[in-house]
Amino acid sequence: MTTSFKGPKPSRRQFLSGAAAAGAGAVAAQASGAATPDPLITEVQPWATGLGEGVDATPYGLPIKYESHVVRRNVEWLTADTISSINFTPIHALDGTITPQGCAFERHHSGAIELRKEDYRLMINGLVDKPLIFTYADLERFPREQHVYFCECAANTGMEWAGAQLNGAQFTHGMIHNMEYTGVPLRTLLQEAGLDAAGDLEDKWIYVEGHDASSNGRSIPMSKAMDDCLVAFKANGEALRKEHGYPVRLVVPGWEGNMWVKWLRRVEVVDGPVESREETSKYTDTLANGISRKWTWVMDAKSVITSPSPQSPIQHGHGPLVITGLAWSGHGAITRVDVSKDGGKTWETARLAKPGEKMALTRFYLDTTWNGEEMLLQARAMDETGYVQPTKEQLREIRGENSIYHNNCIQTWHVKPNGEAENVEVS
Ligand SMILES: Nc1nc2c(c(=O)[nH]1)N[C@H]1C(S)=C(S)[C@@H](COP(=O)(O)O)O[C@H]1N2
Ligand SMILES: [Mo]
Repeated sequence: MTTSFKGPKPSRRQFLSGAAAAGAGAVAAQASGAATPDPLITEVQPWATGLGEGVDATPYGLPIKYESHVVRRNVEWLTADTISSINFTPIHALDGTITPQGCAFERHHSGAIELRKEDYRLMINGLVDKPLIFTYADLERFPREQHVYFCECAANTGMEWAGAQLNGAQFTHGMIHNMEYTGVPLRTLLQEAGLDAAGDLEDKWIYVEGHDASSNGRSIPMSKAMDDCLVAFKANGEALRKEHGYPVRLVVPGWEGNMWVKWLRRVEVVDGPVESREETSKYTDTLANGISRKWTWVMDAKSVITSPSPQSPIQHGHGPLVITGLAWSGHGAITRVDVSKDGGKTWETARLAKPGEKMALTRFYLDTTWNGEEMLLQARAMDETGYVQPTKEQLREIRGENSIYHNNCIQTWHVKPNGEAENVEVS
């Protein structure tokens, strides 16, 4: 890329502001073949006159210091302490769909525990022929599968029910991550304990617990347990990080994050749901008439524009603009994402980076032109069941305003002529 700078070498500050201002012009200059001298090209730079770091300097690499702002963040007023708390994935600064573990949101009810593989045990008990206890090494001897799935906390976007609240996609939509898991199907382990896939399992449930003090117990219907749940021990190719459940977590594709039990300790086969704390007083949605919805396991289709957004303003001049974001559905694959620049009056269909995959994040792009006009940016996801992501108004009509969980409404960013963006609500 060329810049329009001519004359003596600028200070770093001048250079940065000059480069930002010339950004869009540079795209045009490049396209027309015009060449202007750029000191970064014409002058020898310090990094080319000395030596770099040797291969022993960083046995396990971290992001370069210039990316130190791309980190998980929490919202201090949200919870009383950091032990039973949540932080948020910096989705405004990522691209593609895979979330690096190091910046994938964490949610703990009693802190992240440190458990050695050697001390790890998984028990299957209850209504099974053969109660079993597996070591970590045992788990590694069963046939494995690999799948990419999103994990979304049911409380994602929960602070936005009453009105636009948090100024950034990281905070409004960052209770989500998307990883490639390697693990053993839960079905395989249940069958090993004598559960017959062909037998009459219809009224059976499982109750799953973690090794941590909270245990985070949840009931899951047997049909889901035998379908696609995964007892996972690798994420994005490497061991799970401590905070995501090392050494073993349960993956429950498309269903609310709370059911993805970390540090998985026990799977009990039971003949009905346990009605634990996490599925009665928590993770239920009270409607306007005071009645609560429960067993709201599936995460409905949802999307968000990650850039431009409040933490990722437009910093270049007029001309080409890439609008991008994420879409997902717990019911299957994303088939289409539309983008509106006028608060939902008119829509353009975005380009999916790859065809949508079941219960995984899908990246979309709208390659467009921006000439400094104000925009009310929205994205609207559709999934393979034909479901269309609702507006906030449509969602409130059905759900009222008492809910915390399962807010999958369309999000609006107000983009101003200076490129800054703000979380707003349109009606
Ligand atoms: N054992 C255990 N599992 C747990 C939790 C927990 O506190 N303990 N939190 C749950 C919640 S509410 C969510 S949203 C996900 C978050 O997974 P993550 O921390 O890997 O993002 O884990 C779930 N599994
Ligand atoms: Mo959660």
